Amino acid sequence: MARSQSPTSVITIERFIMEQERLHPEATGELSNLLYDLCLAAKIISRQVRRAGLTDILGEFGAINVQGEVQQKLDVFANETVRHSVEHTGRVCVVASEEDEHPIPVQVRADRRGGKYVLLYDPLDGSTNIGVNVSIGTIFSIHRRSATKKGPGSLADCLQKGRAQVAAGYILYGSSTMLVYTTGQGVHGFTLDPTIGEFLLSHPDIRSPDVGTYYSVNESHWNRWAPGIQRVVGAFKNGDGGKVEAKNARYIGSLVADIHRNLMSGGVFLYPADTMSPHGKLRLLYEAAPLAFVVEQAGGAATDGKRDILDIKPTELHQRTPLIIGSRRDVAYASAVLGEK
Ligand code: AHM
Ligand code: MG
Repeated sequence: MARSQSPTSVITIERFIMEQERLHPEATGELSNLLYDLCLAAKIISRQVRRAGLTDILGEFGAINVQGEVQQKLDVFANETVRHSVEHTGRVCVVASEEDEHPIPVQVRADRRGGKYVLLYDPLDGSTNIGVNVSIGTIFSIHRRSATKKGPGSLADCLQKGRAQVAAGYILYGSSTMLVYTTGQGVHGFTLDPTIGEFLLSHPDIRSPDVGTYYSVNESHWNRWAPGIQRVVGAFKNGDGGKVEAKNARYIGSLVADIHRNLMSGGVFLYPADTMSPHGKLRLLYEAAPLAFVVEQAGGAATDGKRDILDIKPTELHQRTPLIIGSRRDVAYASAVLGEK
């Protein structure tokens, strides 16, 4: 729930991150600074998203706007904004994005070792929703470099299990802009106050209800699903004896928004494999794994139907995975049904 507090005793995200860092005397501050870098990117993207409708009025993307600036598609803009916010800082050794085919190693000066961290991100997920003014989001995942020791990082540094993440989160450009993140010590949500340009702590220690109110899935794919998934979704819709109560349906088709609603209100989101997408649609490294880390830290769970999402060892940067994520008991129910012979 949103905290009610004196308007003069606000907690900015900078203060919160600093206080969390003090709990770790060994911390060098680099991760905190990387999180601040992402906050800045979030504010810049949020500003641009908020003007999306106006941008359409003022000119097509790719055209010159009234300020004489070349306008970019928002997903390209978001991709570059995140990369530019981190690549000069010496904190990351490689960045990888849904928008780029290959990871981008961060070049370092000869007298420096190169950054400690790896950043994977989806700059603007659900971007097909921009044109109809529906919520969209940015998702990020941070690992320590592991395969290389110094210099620019590599693809191998990116291919780590979700369990190895040191931080993950998302920015939701919804009715308000929110940043929700975890460093493995709970999940905390901050709302951007646009009048002062600060993310303020609004949702400390978010806990996901054990049983969800909602199920969220693109049910138009029903005929393409395996019988096991049909049974699971059928149970979420109609109930299954004493095992699952019937739920209400909510599906925005914008992953961050669907996950955020379910995290706050309790629910289970499914994007299963189907005959047209045999490995599912969503990407493991910068969609499923960071959201799984957040949801698990809030008391929920995430599976591909057989394995915990956080235990999957990736073999490719843009690897896809089926995803069932949300309230702990609902995900456990799905895993039990899908695990039955
Ligand atoms: P994108 O990464 O190309 O934006 O696609 C991901 C989006 C998610 O936000 C959403 O959960 C899903 O695709 C919706 O897919 P569908 O339209 O098949 O239901
Ligand atoms: Mg995406």
